[in-house]
Amino acid sequence: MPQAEIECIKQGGNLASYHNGPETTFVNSLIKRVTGKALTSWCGRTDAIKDGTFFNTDGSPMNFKNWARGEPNGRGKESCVQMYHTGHFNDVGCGAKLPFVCSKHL
Ligand SMILES: [Ca+2]
Ligand SMILES: [Ca+2]
Repeated sequence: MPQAEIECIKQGGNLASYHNGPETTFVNSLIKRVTGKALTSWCGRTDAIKDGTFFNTDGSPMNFKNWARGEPNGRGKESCVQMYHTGHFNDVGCGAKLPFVCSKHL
């Protein structure tokens, strides 16, 4: 998992997971408002347990894939997932430094 997931767990949550287009739009707007830029961010999705089988780190159902064209393509080398500012997802290595949003069930 990316370091960002560890930071979220420390705060009692997980990296944000996404279940529909409006959720991606909401978080991407938030990131843009805070940073002033449309940026790629971490998503709480991984296939670290079984390559090719993605799940949400917060345990919620994987019911919204929305992969970018040609993704996921990383096989064993890419087990973390980032969200483009378009709301599409890409599997990627876990070492990048990206903005992130945590979420928590209340
Ligand atoms: Ca993978
Ligand atoms: Ca990829």
